Order: sequence, then C-alpha cells, then structure tokens
Amino acid sequence: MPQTVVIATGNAGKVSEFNTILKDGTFSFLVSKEIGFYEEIEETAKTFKGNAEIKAKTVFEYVSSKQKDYWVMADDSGLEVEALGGRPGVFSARYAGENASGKDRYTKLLKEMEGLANRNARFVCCLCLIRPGSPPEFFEGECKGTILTEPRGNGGFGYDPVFLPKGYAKGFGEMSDEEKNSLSHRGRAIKNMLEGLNEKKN
Ligand code: ITT
Repeated sequence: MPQTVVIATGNAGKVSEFNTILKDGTFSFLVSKEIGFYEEIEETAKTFKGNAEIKAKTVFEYVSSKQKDYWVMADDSGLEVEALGGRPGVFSARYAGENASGKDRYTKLLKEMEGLANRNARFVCCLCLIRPGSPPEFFEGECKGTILTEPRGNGGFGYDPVFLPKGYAKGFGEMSDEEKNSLSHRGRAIKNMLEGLNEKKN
C-alpha cells in the first residue's frame, strides 16, 4: 500500500514535479485542498526552513485530527540573486505583489537586473516532512546558475524561463519536468529526503 502524503501547497507547478519524481508507487499524493484545507497560510518566518515548518505543521494539525497515518510535506523555495544581496529569497512568491503571475515576477526581476554584469543566482528548496509521532524532518537542495537577459521556453513555472542552470545549455523553461528534476533544487531536496528515509529504515 502506498503511503499517503499530503503536500501542504497551493502551487500546481510544485505538485507536478513531486508527482513526476516520486512516481514509483511508494507514495500517493494529495494536496491540501483535496483534504478540505483551503486556508491561506501566512509565511511569517525569515528562512525557507522556518516557512516550510509553518506550512507543514499547520496542515499536519488539520490532517491528524482526521487521518492518523497520513504524512504531511511542505516545500518552501525561492530564488536568491547574488547582485541583489540574496533577494527575492524567501519573498520570491511575493516579489511582484500578492496576485502576480510567474511572468510578472520574472519580468520585474529582468527589469531590476538590467545592465548588471553579475547574474549569478541559486534556487533553494527546503522540504519539511512530518510523520505521525516524529518531530519535523528537513531536507534541502540547491541549484546554482545565472539569470538570463531574456526569457527562454515556457516550461516549468515561476522564474524558470529566466534561469540557466550552471553547466547546461538549456534553461529551466526549456526543460521537461524530468530534465529539470534531475538537477533542480527541488529534485535534490527530494533525493536527500529519500536517502534520509532509507537510512532510517536500514
Ligand atoms: P506554497 O507556499 O503554497 O507551496 P508558493 O508558490 O507560495 O506555494 P513558496 O512560498 O515556496 O511557494 O514560494 C516559492 C516561489 O519561488 C514560487 O512561487 C516561485 O515564484 C519561486 N520558485 C520556487 N521554486 C521554483 C522553481 O522550481 N522554478 C521557478 N520558480 C520557483
């Protein structure tokens, strides 16, 4: 029987990536709203880890009163740009205002970076996993790269069209989910989680 994991997210792009990476039948995923959780969770922490924990704990509290054996996982992630002192960072989702689209966000970023020679950046992902009876567990992943001067491709979500991972000719926006997952911050965090879970089993 697959382990049911509730992903504490409202971001369809993240869910699609989780489903692509973890498709071997070990886990069966539900998203927050599929278990009746519709609240907007306020991300008040200053770190990815802190916000991942807030999201996972909030949904776990809701789920555990109904389903005792479900796991809950949350992903807090974002883009850190060197020349902007690490911005937008934990504010990546809110960088262009509350209801902005991915396109609004990367268009604003390209504008802010116009003429900047240092285009180094990294994507960061922190996963928080809560299993019943255990303290929260954290798994991280990063992907270094550069910010393009123009968007390329329309795959992925968020800032993907303007991110070129280090050592690759294709940007995230030009990659399939599989290609992106093999090197992305989220793919690496998930790999770390699977390794961590396997170590605990043995
Ligand atoms: P949830 O909190 O509901 O999971 P969210 O989109 O608000 O969804 P975050 O608070 O973690 O998620 O914000 C992450 C933002 O960083 C996200 O909205 C994107 O703009 C950006 N981001 C994160 N991972 C990304 C990726 O793989 N590709 C492109 N942009 C990404």
